[in-house]
Amino acid sequence: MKRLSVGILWVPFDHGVKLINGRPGARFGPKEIKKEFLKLSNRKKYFKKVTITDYGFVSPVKENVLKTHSRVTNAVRKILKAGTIPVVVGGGHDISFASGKAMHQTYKKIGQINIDAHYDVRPVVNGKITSGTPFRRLMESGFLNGRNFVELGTHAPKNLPEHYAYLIKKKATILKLDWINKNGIEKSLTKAFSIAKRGTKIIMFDIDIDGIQKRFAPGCSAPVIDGFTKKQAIQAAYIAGKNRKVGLFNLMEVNPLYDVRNKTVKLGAELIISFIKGLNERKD
Ligand SMILES: [Mn+2]
Repeated sequence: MKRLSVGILWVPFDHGVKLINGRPGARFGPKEIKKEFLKLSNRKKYFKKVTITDYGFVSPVKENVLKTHSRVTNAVRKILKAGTIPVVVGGGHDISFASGKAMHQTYKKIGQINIDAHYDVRPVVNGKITSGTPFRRLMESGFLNGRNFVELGTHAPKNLPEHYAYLIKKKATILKLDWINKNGIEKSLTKAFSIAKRGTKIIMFDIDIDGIQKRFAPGCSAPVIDGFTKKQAIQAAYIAGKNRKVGLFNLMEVNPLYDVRNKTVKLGAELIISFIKGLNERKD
């Protein structure tokens, strides 16, 4: 039995959310999710094949996105070098640029799947690296080829037509929420993986908690009514864990300040557990 190892990295940083005028507070996500995760990780039966290492908290550089990101990139690169699969817990979604950079530096060609209400391909304006920019930055830096980028469940009314056009120009794939609901999670992810893995070595899997319906995930920076159900999100994390090509999981935007009875925080922890459960069932 081949053992797999997971390394959890907590990134308590939400300055990118402030810069986009979102609701700050995701910096408290890591600490709260960790508490719930520790309770749930007693479910040892999921983890027979998986070793979990806690890589601790990245200490952010105050109000400095670039410097904080570079700390995250270095930390993620170290985890990858150890042959370990990072689970990166934010924080604002801008952090996915930092982990994506480490993935590119380590594996060169990467694929990306993102569950999100938003496209997150906003341009950097006046040097402001906001939580709405990570995937555009990854593509513009040459770290991610749009042909291997799949957006899942995007639907927010605030998504701008020019960002849709940008994704199309980059040959990215957008599987909208309606399509996913019609086809189911399993089929949607199979399609997403077939696109993300084409010609790449490894896939980065993201869940922005705002991609999940507000009634299940009220604690986030930019809430949207519709989205994945809790069950769909848990299933998606499990399928991602099970897929041999997935080499990193970013869990972003959980904001405890707006949570209701801690349910978003608990869901965040549950998503990490589901991913690990999937890993545990990976075929060698
Ligand atoms: Mn996002």
